[in-house]
Amino acid sequence: MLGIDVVTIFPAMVEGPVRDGIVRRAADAGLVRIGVHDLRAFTEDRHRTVDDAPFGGGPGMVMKAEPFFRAREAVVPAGPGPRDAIVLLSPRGVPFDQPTAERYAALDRLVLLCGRYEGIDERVRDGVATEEVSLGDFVLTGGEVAALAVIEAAVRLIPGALGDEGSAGADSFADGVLDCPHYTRPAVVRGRSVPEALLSGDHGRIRRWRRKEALRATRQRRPELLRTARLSAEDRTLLREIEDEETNAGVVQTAACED
Ligand code: J9Q
Repeated sequence: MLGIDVVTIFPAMVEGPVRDGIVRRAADAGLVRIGVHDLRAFTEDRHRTVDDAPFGGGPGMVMKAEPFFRAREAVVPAGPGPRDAIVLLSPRGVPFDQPTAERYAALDRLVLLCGRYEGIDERVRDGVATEEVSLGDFVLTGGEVAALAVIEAAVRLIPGALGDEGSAGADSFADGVLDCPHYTRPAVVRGRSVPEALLSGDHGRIRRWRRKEALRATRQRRPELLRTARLSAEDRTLLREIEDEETNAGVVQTAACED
């Protein structure tokens, strides 16, 4: 069973969200265990100090190393084995992605260390963390919200965690491209109609339309994903059609447009 331990100066920020939704369901079902640890419990001074001024001077405070070392010793006394990861959430990390979530979901132990934006003593990176990940190029005040995202991404991949809601294999990103557009009733909303292909009842045509629109969205918004996506021969045909449509865009069309 995967055990997740979060080390944070704001335990309440993490405890609320993990006591709800899919993460709680997975924990109740015995598929995962989640522990939240207050970094201040691992300080030794009377004031439970977790930060200090930076060596070399300058503004802001730096999170002290020693409480993180002591937290690691409490949570993983023998040190991390090959099926464990001690992850520092930080904007300096490597990008977190779906393959990383899949790797975490298969671990024995995932320890998430929440730093704060101003900085963390480098010796936590060198001596405690086994890896450092970032959710993306934006600024958070601390790693807590990032840790919650990592927890949700990993837990939902544990077999059985999604229950009746379906399998994770059908998700956007499972094959490395964005999801297709979705529609539900009514067929017209404020003058906006559902694409005709989806109303055709022709399952082959619907499947092809969905795949094409998934590829179109990926090409428009995240073209770099198409370099690593698992693309079939049909996918390449659909992408050529999309490129042809773009070439012809702006040209006056007299023929009817096909799916
Ligand atoms: C800890 N900005 O930002 C994006 N992914 C992680 C982060 C982050 C941050 C500040 C502190 C993590």
